[in-house]
Amino acid sequence: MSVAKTLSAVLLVGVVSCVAGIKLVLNTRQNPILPTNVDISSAAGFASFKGSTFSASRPTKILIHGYVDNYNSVWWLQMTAALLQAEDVNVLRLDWAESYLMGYQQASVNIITVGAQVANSIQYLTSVYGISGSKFHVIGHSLGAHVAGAIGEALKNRSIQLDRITGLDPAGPGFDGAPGAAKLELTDARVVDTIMTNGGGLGSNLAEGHLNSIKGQNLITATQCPEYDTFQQGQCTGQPRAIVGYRANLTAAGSSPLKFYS
Ligand SMILES: [Ca+2]
Repeated sequence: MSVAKTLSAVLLVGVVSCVAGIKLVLNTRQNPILPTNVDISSAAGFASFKGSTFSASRPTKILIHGYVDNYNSVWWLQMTAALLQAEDVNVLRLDWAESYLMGYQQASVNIITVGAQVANSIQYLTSVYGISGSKFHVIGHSLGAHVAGAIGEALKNRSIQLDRITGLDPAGPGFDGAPGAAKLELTDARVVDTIMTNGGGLGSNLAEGHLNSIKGQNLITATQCPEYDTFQQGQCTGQPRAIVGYRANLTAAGSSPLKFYS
């Protein structure tokens, strides 16, 4: 069975299981190097937030690695350091490596359960610390972008809306064609922005966020255009240009996907 069909079947029967051994690791400016581990396999693990440097007064970034990557990869450590330097935030990295040991197809299905477990953690923080969903920005790479979508999906069923999801090359195989509930889409957060540089390869070909920067050579600004061919032919000269990436102009987000090329 294809990944898309398996995902549809999983959505139909519902997800009740739990993926063991997954955790969030917390860094803040008070502990930028050594993280605090929060086991999110069960509700009991959430107690680790108490006594940690987590602060309800700061915005929270949640970083999610992709398939066969891991939360301790150099680039995630660099991103954590860069975020802490730029802003006084709580940075949580998700370690969900346990859930892809069975291969890509199983991992693609597990994202729904993993997303629900992270959603439980966020719901805990909203209820115990009184934090609004608007304080959370989830950044996911590849399969991790769809985990982010699954988090948003689970939360919107509990009337909690994430402020922002950034998808870095959301995974394509198995997801282009899958139902929206099983993948990252623009209803998963107030604003969903994507950076897509590997469409047709391991990345998605479909622009399914509010703001989608596609095939970009320039990671700072890009031009709004309906398709890449049209952009290459110069037919979008004069169209709105937007800052893309971390400092994207989120007010440009509308009710349907916008594509930006550079
Ligand atoms: Ca979704």
